Amino acid sequence: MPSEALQQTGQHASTMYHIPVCPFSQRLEILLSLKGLDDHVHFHVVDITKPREDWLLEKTRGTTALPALETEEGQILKESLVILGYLEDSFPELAVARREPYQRAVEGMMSVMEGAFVAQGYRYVMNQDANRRDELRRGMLEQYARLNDFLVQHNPSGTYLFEDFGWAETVFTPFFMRFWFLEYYEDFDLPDEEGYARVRRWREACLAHPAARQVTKEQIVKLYYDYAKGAGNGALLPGRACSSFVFEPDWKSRPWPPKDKYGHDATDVELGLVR
Ligand code: GAZ
Repeated sequence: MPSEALQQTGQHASTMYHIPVCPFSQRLEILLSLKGLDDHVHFHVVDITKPREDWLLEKTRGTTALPALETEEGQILKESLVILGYLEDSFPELAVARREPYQRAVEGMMSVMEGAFVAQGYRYVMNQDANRRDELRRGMLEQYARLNDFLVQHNPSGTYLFEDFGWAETVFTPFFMRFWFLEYYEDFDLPDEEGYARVRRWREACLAHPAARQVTKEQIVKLYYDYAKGAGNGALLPGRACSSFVFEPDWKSRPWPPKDKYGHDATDVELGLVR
């Protein structure tokens, strides 16, 4: 059935298997929102704190990382940046990526910078050795300085990389949002200095954009407590029966976690994870 017909019947053309609040998945939600296609893809929720179901492992051929997209034809695609490209090419009207080859390449160069940026932010939040905090802070600042330099090179007076919130912004914004956990658990913020002014302007515009409202600061800080204590991907910390990523009780009803990640191990009860 063509996708318009599917939409009329209320069915969906394709299915995204995803973990809610996963930054990689948020990239796809942002792209669909920019294209006005929020309802085009059905998001099938997977609980990261539970083992994957066999039928899903069959589709992914045994890998557990999500998101994965099942297309209208039943093909499976993995990797957020690959799926992003597939959706961009499948729905070229309302282009998010630049069409001009040089500009597209500039976006590509900036997108490649996400790997080191993301890795440093997670290394920093997951660190448990208070003696390494300064070194990790400096490493994070170095990453922001690289982005600053890139933006100064390619669009010194603008806000975004090009005129609008586009491809690079879609790739980075979910991580600007996740890095609220650095503000809360590491008291990290960008210094008010010229060397970070351009990336600060970019980050603020990205965070304020209406297409990127899928998560809030409160939600990130509460759900990522376990990351701040060194346990990623829904893993369980010693002495705890529940992950801070559980769906129930809802994060809204839970208290703000203690900020002091180096001094104190909060219990399930303190985190509001058990009633
Ligand atoms: N490269 C893939 C993509 O789609 O771009 C990455 C997808 C991915 O890692 N998804 C995670 C997942 O499904 C959820 S989000 N995990 C469950 C599993 O079984 O693999 C974690 C990190 C990190 C950066 C981000 C995340 C994260 O380190 O948010 O380390 C633990 C996972 C740089």
